[in-house]
Amino acid sequence: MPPSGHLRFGDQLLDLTRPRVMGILNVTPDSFSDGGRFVDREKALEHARRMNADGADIIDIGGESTRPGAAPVNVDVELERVVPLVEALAREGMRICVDTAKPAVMREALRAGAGMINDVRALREPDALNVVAAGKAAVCLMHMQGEPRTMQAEPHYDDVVAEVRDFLVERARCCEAAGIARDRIVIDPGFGFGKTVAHNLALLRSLRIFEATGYPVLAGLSRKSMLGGFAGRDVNERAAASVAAALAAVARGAAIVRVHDVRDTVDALKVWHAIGTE
Ligand code: 7PJ
Repeated sequence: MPPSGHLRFGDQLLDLTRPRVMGILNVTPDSFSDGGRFVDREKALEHARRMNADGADIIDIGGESTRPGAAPVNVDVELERVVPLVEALAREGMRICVDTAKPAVMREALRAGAGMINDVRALREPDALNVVAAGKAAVCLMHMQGEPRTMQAEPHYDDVVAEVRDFLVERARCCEAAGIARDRIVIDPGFGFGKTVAHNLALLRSLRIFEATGYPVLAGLSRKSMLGGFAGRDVNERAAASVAAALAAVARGAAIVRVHDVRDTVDALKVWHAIGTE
């Protein structure tokens, strides 16, 4: 079944007949480690406005690091980091997504104006499904093998593409059974989440198989360690590598790319669009 061509994002319809860019706004202490809370918040707002001006279609706000080895964050800390930003940025007219696995954070984020929830646990926490089903927001269901603290230790699959796809389709069906309309659901193979470089490459090369499920596909490859390995670059020097990866994902049917380097990605997609596909 082909994707429906749009995503229901709160009360809006987001046209997905052209690829969309989701800009990453991390509000974890390791990304904004200097200064007090107010300074952090102002910096985060500025960064979001910059990405919006650069052409981001969605701003993805995350208050809990899910990087390999990261420790979990207390719910009150996450709420305090995320909710005021959602409120402020939604009021400014940006489309806001919140990257969280916690139902309490989802609930408050939706109340504050978020139009999408991005969950690396694919709504598997108790009550997460109900919280999203009760609202109108879109949801991104991501695949992860294991837990962030240990997931890169020994990832194993017999058939990574089939297993990840089957997991995502099963989660999407659960969402639909709970009352989340099909056109509110996005799937994501979860590059780097319990995956070796070989697994990531197999998933990227087979992205069309995910597109063929009928759910729009989101790809998050930006600045990830695999790209650092290929390009021989530290994490803050991976913009070009990330743009190449984003284009490779779009060429294989990704509807949304989740990126740090919004301006470069948007430029690359404009060129891509101008050239056209056969
Ligand atoms: C992803 C994410 C991803 C989705 C992170 C990082 C690690 N959410 N959150 N997909 N990655 N949906 O950005 O390097 O790939 S956090």
